[in-house]
Amino acid sequence: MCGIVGAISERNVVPMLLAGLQRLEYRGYDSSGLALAQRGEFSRVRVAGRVADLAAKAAGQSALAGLAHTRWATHGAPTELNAHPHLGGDSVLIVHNGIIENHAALRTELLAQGYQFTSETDSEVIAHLVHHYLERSNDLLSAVQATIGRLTGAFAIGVLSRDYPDTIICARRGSPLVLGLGFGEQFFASDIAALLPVTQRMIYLEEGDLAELHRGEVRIFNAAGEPVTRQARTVDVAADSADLGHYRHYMQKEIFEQPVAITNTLQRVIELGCQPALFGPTAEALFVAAPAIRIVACGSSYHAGLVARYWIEEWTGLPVSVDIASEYRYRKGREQDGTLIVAISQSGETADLLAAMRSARERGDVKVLAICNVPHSTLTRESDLLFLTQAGLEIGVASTKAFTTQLVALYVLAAALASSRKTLSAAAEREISESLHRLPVLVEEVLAMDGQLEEWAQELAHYHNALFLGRHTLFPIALEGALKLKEIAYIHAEGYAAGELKHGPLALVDEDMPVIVCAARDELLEKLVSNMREVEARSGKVFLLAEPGCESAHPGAHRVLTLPAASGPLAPVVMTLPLQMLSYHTACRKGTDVDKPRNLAKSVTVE
Ligand code: HGA
Repeated sequence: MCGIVGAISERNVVPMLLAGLQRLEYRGYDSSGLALAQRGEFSRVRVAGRVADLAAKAAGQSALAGLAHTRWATHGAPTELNAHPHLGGDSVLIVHNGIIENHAALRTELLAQGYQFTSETDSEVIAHLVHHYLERSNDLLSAVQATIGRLTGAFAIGVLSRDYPDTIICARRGSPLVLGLGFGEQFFASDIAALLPVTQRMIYLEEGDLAELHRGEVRIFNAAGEPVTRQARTVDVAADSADLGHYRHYMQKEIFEQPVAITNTLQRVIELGCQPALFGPTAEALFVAAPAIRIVACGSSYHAGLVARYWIEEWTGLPVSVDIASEYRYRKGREQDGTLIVAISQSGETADLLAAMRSARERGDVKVLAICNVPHSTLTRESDLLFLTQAGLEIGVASTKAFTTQLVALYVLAAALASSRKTLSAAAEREISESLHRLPVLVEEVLAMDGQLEEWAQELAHYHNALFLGRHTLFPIALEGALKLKEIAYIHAEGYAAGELKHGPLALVDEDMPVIVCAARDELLEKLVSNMREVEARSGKVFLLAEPGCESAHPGAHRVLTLPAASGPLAPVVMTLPLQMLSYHTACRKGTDVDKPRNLAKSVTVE
């Protein structure tokens, strides 16, 4: 999703702003822009295109303070006129992430005052409002405070004024912002990745915070306008972890990083076993008391939640419901006190997920357990219990290592719940814990099958539709496989519980319908075999991904890939890999923009 970078320094900030935007490019965007101020000069540069185009257009420019923006359009087409920064009156430039929900009423009000609008965006009202209040107060800080008091919706903003060249202001409500502290220079951005080349000293702004940046200092005010101190942290992330190395795409690199990502995620689990303490000091008591589990998530994280339902129900007997965050947040209904809300998000900044978590807290005396890949993100700061996955920076828009490490975290959660509630025998607990030790090796072995999946992809790339089938924990993996193919290869795909086939989708099956089937060696195998026969009887082509021991499933399958080993309850983690590789190679074959699929963004910080 779109990104913001701001800088004020005694040196030229243009190269830093452009480098910062480049590091945010992975999030997906459609246009970009710069606001620049230097000794009375005040300008903006915008393009309906990439950061490289912006850099070319800004060549030779220099500034001691500036704002930079990549836009992922929500209101108005991705044109140069709609690109940020937006101009307020003749002296204010702003950049905005998020959505201003009352923009229409504000626009009417500002038009009546004589302001002229040059874009279709919701964001432009912010620029004119700041200008309007500045005319009255002659104080940039209070003008921005008055402006944000008028806004409803979600925002992270940066503000620059021609008449205040020694100040930049940023503020957040509902969208993330982080300050970067330097010596004689200060920065802010929507994501730490943008600031890592210039500083590792960061302050994560809290909900409703506003910060005034001067070269020598930053001042922070809370939502009530009171000056506050926020803790500065040194962020321990290597600035070069975004390097592609010898890989062709970030998605490919991230697929192959999964053994390491899983090993890192399991590090404390291997030391301690699947203990509740992994989730926080109060976890054990909360796990014992929980009457029910509600999982909320979006996209791939939602699929991880669907898998976890099987594990938690089976090992603990607790009732588990799994909700799409954007639906849950608008549903009515109460939560039973003590319910454990499991909120899953790679970035910890997903707008719908944060809203769902806050809504859950209003429905009952619930506790929130976050599963997240980004330390200090809004989700981690607002949760009661936390498990941080250690996937590392994920740049490809289509989630790969973040998804499999979420699955691992949820597996550990299910086992820790069972351990606290004493619902499994000691031997069963031990078996579940020990199965995790073999996981990185199993994953490594599946990665070695990349070449065979590349062959499958050559065939799959010719189709316009595909079905993915699975049962039990592999049903959500079928959903995830279909999502990957849609996202990056632009092939219409549907995931189904195999037993649902005859309730509708079988009508679509003919020789033009590839059906990718995920088969585990479990007690439902024979049922799945019958579903495959139903497909083959209608000339559908079965592409079978099978654990060894699923021999009865083979006859009639168009293509078969047997995985190196059966992985028991961890089958959903292992089965995800061939599906990722299949989508990846199909997308390469079709020549799509694998890492930045059209219309999509990485961290979805707008509703
Ligand atoms: N609503 C604004 C900003 C969009 C945004 O935050 N995208 O991620 C616009 O449409 O310009």
